Amino acid sequence: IDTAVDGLSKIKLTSPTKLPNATGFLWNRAMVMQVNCRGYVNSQFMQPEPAKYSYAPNMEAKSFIQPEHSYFSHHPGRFFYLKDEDSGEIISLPYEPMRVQLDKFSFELGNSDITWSIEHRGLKITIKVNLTEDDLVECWFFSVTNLTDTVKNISLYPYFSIGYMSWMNQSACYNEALNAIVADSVTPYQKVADYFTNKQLKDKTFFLSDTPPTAWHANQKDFEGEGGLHQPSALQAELLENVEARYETPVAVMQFQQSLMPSEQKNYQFLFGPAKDELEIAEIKEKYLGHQQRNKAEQSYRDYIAQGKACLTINSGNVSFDDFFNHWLPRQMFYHGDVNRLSTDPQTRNYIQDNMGMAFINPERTRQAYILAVSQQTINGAMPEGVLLHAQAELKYINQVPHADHGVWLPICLSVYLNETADVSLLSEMIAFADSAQKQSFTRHIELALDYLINATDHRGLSFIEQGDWCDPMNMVGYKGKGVSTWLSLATAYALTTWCDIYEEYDIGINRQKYDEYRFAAKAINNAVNEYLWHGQWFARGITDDGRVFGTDKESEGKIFINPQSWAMLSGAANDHQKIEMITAITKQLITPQGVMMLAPSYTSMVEDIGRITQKHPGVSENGSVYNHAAIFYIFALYQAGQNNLAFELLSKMLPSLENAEVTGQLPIYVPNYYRGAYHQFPKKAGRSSHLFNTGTTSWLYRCLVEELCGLKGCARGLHVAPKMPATLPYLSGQRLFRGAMVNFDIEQTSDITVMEVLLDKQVIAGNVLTDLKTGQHYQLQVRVPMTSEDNVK
Ligand code: CEZ
Repeated sequence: IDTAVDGLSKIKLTSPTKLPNATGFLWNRAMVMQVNCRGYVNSQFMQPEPAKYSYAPNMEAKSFIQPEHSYFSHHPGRFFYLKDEDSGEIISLPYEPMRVQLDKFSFELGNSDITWSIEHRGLKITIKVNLTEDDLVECWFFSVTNLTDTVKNISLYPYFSIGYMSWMNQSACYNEALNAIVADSVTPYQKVADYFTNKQLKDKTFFLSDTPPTAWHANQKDFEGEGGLHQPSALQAELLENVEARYETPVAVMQFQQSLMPSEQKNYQFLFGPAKDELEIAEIKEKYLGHQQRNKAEQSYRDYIAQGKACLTINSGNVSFDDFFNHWLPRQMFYHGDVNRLSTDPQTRNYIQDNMGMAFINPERTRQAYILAVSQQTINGAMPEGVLLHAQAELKYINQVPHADHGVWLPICLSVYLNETADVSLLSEMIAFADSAQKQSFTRHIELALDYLINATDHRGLSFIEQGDWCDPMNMVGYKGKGVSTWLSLATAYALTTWCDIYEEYDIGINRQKYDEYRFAAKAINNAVNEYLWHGQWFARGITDDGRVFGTDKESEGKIFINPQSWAMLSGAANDHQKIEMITAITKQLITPQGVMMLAPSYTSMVEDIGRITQKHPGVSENGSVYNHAAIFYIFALYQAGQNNLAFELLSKMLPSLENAEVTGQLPIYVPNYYRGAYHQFPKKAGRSSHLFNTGTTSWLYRCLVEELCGLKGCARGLHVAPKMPATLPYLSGQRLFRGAMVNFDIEQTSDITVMEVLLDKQVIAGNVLTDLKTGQHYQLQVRVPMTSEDNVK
């Protein structure tokens, strides 16, 4: 970690082979690119549905970004072949496809750019990419410096994959007026109606250069020839042969012959992206090509990413811990909140939780998102599968499968918005429904969602699961209409309780009858779960359509699931004795060096009354990985149960770091959606990162940091102070931005007190709520807390 640059941290990887799958990612509201240290790139843009402009060499099925994405030699990438014209040596940068060992290599992940710094045989090379604030273009900068005292003659050949665009029509050629290689295609279709929709599509890919090339090549197969990408035949000749692609796979290659005097530096700028027509390409060229344009674009993209600054900075004394929480986690949380994982129909649960994180960055956006979500609720109270973000968006893929949990998230996540803002006016906003113009208050919308959940229960009072709950692929427990979910029952109880707590905390005109009804319903659910689903030491996961209780010690696989245990702690279903039993069982069966597994043992074959989850590879995703979203629920629950040591231990395990990079295979710039589990079944692969930066974990992880570890949580009266320090962390300081006030805090554990002491600007505070904080003011907060004992389980 290098913190020297602009006070912002950079993560550097100094070998292309040590973590070959390491990546960084850049995004804006219209596109995202995941950049691998060896030069491979996954990218997509929105038009408005996700689309490609740099494809694999085969027809790609459209799907979400896959976990543990595999790279192969023809995988799309942005490479630079470099020929030493004097010696004839050819290398490729940053590393692929030739894989020549370089004298110096460094892959550097910054906040708003990704850079490689390379040295080889007397040449110093910098390659840098950034995006723009809202255009569809990758901005590349390439600079080469002659470090020797003799003249060097080189040829530089940027090689940008365009790939297999279409079986109907694809071609590519150099366009002199634009000084670009432009590839053209027709998105394949068969229905006449699609012709008219597809007319709007950006079916071209351009590669623009600021320098006129000596020669060019646009035909992938011909460029590669018999030499293959490792030794492309086209590079043997002195000059590329200006070859176009005519119904052949396009590629963008340009050759720049250049001689470099001693110490001379030469810079190149390249722009790469999708476009509808030449006019659009010309506009992009005008806007971004040139020194000044580049600086302006870099600055505005930096400003865009900087909008992701969140409400807390900490100093724990552990550099990587602090760097992750101060910098990378807010960045990832902002990505989720601002662009909704670049989906036009985010799953409702994802949308609501991702926007919970936005409450720590820009609560106004959370407010708008929550209003939009309830405006798509039907008047019977059901929340939609996904939230449609624009008029043409449709519910697709997983959103066509009925999941039963969408109503629980809003009451649960709303509390963070209220804690941050105390904006109770949201609750009286009048909002219509998807199927009715009748307007009801936000409060009423939530009550309708809760009533709907209460009614979607069986004769025992347990919640029907339909074809899934939080767990998407648990699709066959209840597809016949009878199966029930422990987790959803508990989540319903927790949603009811949270809503009642909000009623109590914020002065929103309590409807006493509803309040009593909800408290009663939550208790009834907790009782039912205890009656039917407590099995020995922990709660089972559910009851199938045919009445089989699963997730118990009776089975050989899928004996124990984490979610029911965590949520039983949250909902109040578990008493103190049960909590200890559960924590003991979890510690024995689910804990790994990377955190807590979602279930164990992982399923090794299909279980037809559970579903698709059992078909996933053991230890992968929901089938018993350390699925961080589920792990953070457990950590959050442990904090509620006062298990500060264990919560912190697991929270620390979840964080990617340079120390665990050799196990996880990723750099510490995002929390992945999972680390491989099946720790006892496949120990060799356990701990590997999914390399997937889309995850519901971010907002909960940040919530745990702010509200639990630092214990600086908003409430109706002000800022509630109740740090939950582990024994291993004696001291923590930082800055908390709260409702416009800046609170500089110091938290210290000390053995000479038994009751917490709170001082604000050196004045002793009675109680632990800071009530009169004023917007724009700075405060000094000193908190002394009694030492946390070292026992994990009390
Ligand atoms: O997606 C997530 C969902 O986006 O899986 C979570 C769920 O709560 C999130 O809403 C747990 O199931 O379809 C599947 O099998 C996969 O489970 C994906 O949907 C999954 C992947 O992690 C994608 O990021």
